[in-house]
Amino acid sequence: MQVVATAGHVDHGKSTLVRALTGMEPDRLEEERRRGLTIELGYAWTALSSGERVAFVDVPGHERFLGTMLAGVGPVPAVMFVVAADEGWMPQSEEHLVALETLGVRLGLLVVTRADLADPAPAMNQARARLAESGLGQAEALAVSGRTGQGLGELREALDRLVAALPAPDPEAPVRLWIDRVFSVHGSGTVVTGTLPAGRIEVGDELALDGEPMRVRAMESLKEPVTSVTGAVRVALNLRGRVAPERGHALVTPGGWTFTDLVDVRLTPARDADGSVPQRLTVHIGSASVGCAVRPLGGDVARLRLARPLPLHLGDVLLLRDPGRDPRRHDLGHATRVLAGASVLDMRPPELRRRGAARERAAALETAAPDAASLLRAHRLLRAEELAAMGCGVPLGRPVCADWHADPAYWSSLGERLPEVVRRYAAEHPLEPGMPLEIARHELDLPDRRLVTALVRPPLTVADGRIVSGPSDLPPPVARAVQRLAPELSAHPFLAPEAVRLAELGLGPRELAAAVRAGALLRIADGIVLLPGADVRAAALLARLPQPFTVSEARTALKTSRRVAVPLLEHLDRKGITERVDDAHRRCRSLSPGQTGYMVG
Ligand SMILES: Nc1nc2c(ncn2[C@@H]2O[C@H](COP(=O)(O)OP(=O)(O)OP(=O)(O)O)[C@@H](O)[C@H]2O)c(=O)[nH]1
Ligand SMILES: [Mg+2]
Repeated sequence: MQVVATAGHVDHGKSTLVRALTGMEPDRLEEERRRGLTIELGYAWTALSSGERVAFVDVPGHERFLGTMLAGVGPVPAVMFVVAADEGWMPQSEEHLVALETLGVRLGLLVVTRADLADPAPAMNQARARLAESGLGQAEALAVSGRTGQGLGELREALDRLVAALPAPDPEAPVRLWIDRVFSVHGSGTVVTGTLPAGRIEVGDELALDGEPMRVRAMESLKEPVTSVTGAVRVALNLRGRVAPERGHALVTPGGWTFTDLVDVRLTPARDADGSVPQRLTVHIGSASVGCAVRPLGGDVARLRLARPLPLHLGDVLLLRDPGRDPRRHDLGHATRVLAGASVLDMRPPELRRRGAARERAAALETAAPDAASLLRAHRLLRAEELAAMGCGVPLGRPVCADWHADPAYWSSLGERLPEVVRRYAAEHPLEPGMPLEIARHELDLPDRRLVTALVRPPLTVADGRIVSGPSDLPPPVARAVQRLAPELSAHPFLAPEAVRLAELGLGPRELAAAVRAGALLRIADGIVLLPGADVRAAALLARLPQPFTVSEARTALKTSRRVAVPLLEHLDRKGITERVDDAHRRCRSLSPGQTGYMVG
């Protein structure tokens, strides 16, 4: 099914045309029939020769009902633009066109009605010229008579071409059903109707209405019971829930939209608008019309505070209208009250407290596109679910950790700051084994400790909830190898890794030299490395031995092999910690004979 709205000046034959196409009565109210005037939205449908069904939302043309017209057109992707042959282009032709253009409706038909009353050519030429300047410039144009039926066959064919050209809406899109009618059905409770532009609704689904859960008890589409619908479709839902539905509110997929009353937007002034944007306006989106205060931030960027929160996505277009302006006081040709379109750039904008903050914000948003990259630039970090609720369900790239997405530039600047922060902490707390993750989280002003962990790169590592500062200036593979070796050497401080183990870790002569240079390892002899400070610990252990001692006694005390003990003792000799007494014995220097308990300062 596809949904098409009507548009056009009062009395130009919209409802008559819908009636002629569908055999159904779009004007249901007694008052409408008595006055020959559409007041409320009307609904009717028909099957085209392709078999595709098309539902019409018939809108009022009278200037007083522009709000209702916008509610009808709001969620609909295409329009049947009606101009009467005998009257031609009129003020609400203009106003409706400006509204459609502002809302971004680009698909439709131009239908010149009442062709039995006058030659349709002049009206058609005039209307085509106006449409050519708008987004509807490609619309096919036809002349018909709703009274005689002339041209209706061609119109049905043109409608078939139109609906075939409409993009197929995404059935997996989050649901946002703007309610356009509410009524009670005796015995089954509250029923609402609306145009579902995309997504799927099934009986039993739980949707949210202003944050309150609402269960779909039953559904009808085109007056027939259904269990599942996908947009675009006209649908009536029988609901159970605690809130009373109203027109202008929306049923949404829970978590699929951001409810907000504060948005930063880019304004696109409507054609023919005089450029002034009053501070108090009415915002239209879907079937909603909501009061709003405008704060220009600079350039074409403004902040809107809405009278009530609306479920929005990035890139949604709000139509701004001046409700107070009386069109009769203007030259009728330019009497549009549609002032601008406002496309949503950010639905969680930062507070603007400092002087100059507004201008900075405008500058930041000047080049912003309604996409995830721009959002992340503004917010730096967002959870996947927040992005989804803002309408960026498929964000760029992978999360930086868990479900967090980060602005790439911000993330790399954090990565650069972290080592500095850790260094400073180490300097201020020399006795602590490292910087607690939680303190680093606080320092970097991050919302989640896991983000800190994700930022830690060699030579930094995380151990026991702290960021441990490893040796600096090491190539990452070497740093990683040293980090793997360190626990083995901590457990057995004098059991230098065998050549096989070093090879396994990728520590060849060059890597070992780099690690030694960086102070990550202590070289005892070629291919024999220990952790820095191992020699001092060895000296302390050897000092406890009866002096002098043999290599064998030293080896036992140090729990190591001759392979390490011999070069280690030679290393200690060189450092002046031990000295030879004779061929078989050494002793610790600077110890008086018999003294033990060599203390290392
Ligand atoms: N002769 C003739 N009269 C028509 C034709 N279409 C509509 N009319 C008449 O024009 C008047 C207005 O028609 P509607 O269909 O109510 O016009 P509308 O555009 O729906 O008006 P609103 O909904 O109030 O904006 C009615 O008296 C119709 O009978 C047509 O093709 N030929
Ligand atoms: Mg009508």
